Amino acid sequence: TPRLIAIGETMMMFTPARAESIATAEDVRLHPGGAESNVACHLAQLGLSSAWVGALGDDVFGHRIRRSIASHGVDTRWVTCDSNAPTGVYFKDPGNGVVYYRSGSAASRMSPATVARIPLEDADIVHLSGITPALSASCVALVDTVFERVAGSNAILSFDVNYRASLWSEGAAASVLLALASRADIVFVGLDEAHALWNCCTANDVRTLLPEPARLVVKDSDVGATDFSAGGSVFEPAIPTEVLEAVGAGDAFAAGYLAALLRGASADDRLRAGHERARLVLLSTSDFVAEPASTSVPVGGVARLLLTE
Ligand code: KDG
Repeated sequence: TPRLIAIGETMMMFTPARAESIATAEDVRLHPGGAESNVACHLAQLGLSSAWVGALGDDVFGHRIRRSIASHGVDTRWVTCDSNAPTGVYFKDPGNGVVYYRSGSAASRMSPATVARIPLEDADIVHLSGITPALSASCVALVDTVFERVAGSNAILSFDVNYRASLWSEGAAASVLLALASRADIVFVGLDEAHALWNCCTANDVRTLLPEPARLVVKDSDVGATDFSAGGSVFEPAIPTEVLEAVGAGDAFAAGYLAALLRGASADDRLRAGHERARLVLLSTSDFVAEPASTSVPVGGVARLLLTE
């Protein structure tokens, strides 16, 4: 069983190659776009085994996403291929946010059956986000099942609040996300989200509201992040970065943190690993980082030289 299993929707993401609006960009790239599969891809790149569980349409985007995620070394054996619904699509519009075409997607039809044959209990970490319960009633049931199964096991349930304003209102999301966060073992939340949802103004306010998770990580964008655990709290400042495009940085942070946790790192090292991973994504318009050149890539000597420079 992979050490981390991440569950959630991945869409085909169209993003301008440079930080310019999709309204005028001519050079547009396609990448998998999904908070949870991003975490799985980062984990694999950081040398830890991971699987991504989701549902894709039996279409060109679904096939492309699966191939691309697998090429990062992520286990995709449990991905559902649904021939009755399409893969969701979304566009990044740097400076203006995102545009989704995802209602009725294959992933919105996920349900408890999606994980019925997956040994979630045998993973070290099962990672979910607050995007999934916003997708459909069957996805709410899926999330509930995963929480229940993991609670009865030795696996750690990691939950990134990931409030998405274009999917549901603050009023609808606030109580659902708070209830899920209090059932998790590790919660990642941005202070901006905690403010919008629960009116928290400081990291300590979030801890007061969420005394339950054994570990809570509150991220205050470019200021830094605070780790609350049984041993108290630790703050680690963010790494100053020229931000090109921020979507996906939260996933990278969570992955860096979780990878460090799996390696037994201390709170300040876990936070530093999160910031370092996030920084790489802040420098890119994709949700991911460029793969380092690999000697197994079949390119000629000159090309390899260019790739490794
Ligand atoms: O965290 C980045 C993701 O939010 C994005 O790439 C797509 O999963 C996504 C979503 O639903 O917003």
